[in-house]
Amino acid sequence: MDAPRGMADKAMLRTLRGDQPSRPPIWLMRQAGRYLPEYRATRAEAGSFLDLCYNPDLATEVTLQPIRRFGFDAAILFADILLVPQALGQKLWFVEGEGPRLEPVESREDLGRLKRTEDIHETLEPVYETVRRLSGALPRETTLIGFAGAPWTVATYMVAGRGGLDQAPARKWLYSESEGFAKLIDLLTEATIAYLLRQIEAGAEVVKVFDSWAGALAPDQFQKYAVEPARRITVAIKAIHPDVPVIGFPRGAGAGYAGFAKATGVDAVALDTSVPEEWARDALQSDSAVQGNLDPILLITGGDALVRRAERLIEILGDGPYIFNLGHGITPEADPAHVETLVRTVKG
Ligand code: 1CP
Repeated sequence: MDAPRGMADKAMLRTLRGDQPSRPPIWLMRQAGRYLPEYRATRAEAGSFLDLCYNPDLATEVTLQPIRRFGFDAAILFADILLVPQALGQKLWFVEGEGPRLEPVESREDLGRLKRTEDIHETLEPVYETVRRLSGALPRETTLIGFAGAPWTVATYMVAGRGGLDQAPARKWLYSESEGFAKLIDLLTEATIAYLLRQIEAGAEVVKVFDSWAGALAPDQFQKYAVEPARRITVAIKAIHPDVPVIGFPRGAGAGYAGFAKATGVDAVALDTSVPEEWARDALQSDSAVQGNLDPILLITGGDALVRRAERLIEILGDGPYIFNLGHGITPEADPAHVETLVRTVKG
């Protein structure tokens, strides 16, 4: 089979297809963000975070900033997981210094007021335009990652109307009226598939599904609301684009990481900070590539501890398919000089 154009030069794609480049590819979750002065400048120019997400010029610019500065092996589309509920008609706004707010969706009646999957693209068209521009603007060795939130994680925000510590509002709904809640998950699964397919058509080479709150689900609920939607999304994407790798991130899944790649068909699992690297090597790496899982706090503190931890991860995971990354998103307090040190360590 012929390799798709450019693939041979892309360490990230090669790793996701089971090949092994001479060193692990590296990119970082939330690599475009407030720890970079150039991001803060572009965001100020945009006016607000949402204006930045829907402005293809500026969203392209902030996606490229960390690539220019650090030479990461992958760029991730600049957008947010909450654009999908907004495209479904839910009111969304960001409170400065606090985070997202949405008008809560709490009942089947509220669900009835949302738009249909085929209507989301009107709102999301500027995001697809950003992907098209990135596809033409990235260095040839850099892989373009598209993404969406997983249905469960997006639902936790839709139901609570904000971020939270325990995702209790969504968990209450799933126990008290599971049929209604399952309808919300179904709708989000369909919308996520449609959204990711459009990103791929616009030029995304890999897609990642962020289930940041998977760890809040009890085991039976994890199967139903994290594993099953991830499987449906992966199957639907591969039915049309069999060569596009999918990365799953069931953050906090604990024992649920075992068998996740097999059950869902994802090509890689992103590990949160708590997953032991020896266990990941022995229990996960024969099923799929793994990505992760440096503690993002080390990019605030730096020093020997950062370099030693990065070397340890490469030593244990680097003999199998491995993508270097953090265990969760980079923080606004991260020091760009420490990111520079990390990239040098991984590439060296
Ligand atoms: O003030 C700012 O500039 C906004 C901060 C910010 C940024 C930079 C938000 C608000 N979203 C983003 C971009 C973003 N979000 C990206 C693309 C950029 C990149 O990775 O370089 C991605 C992939 C996301 C994904 C995202 N958004 C997740 C999943 C990943 C994760 O970190 O767990 C989640 C949970 C969100 C919701 C969200 N958006 C923004 C915030 C502050 C939050 C978390 C809110 C909360 O739970 O309290």
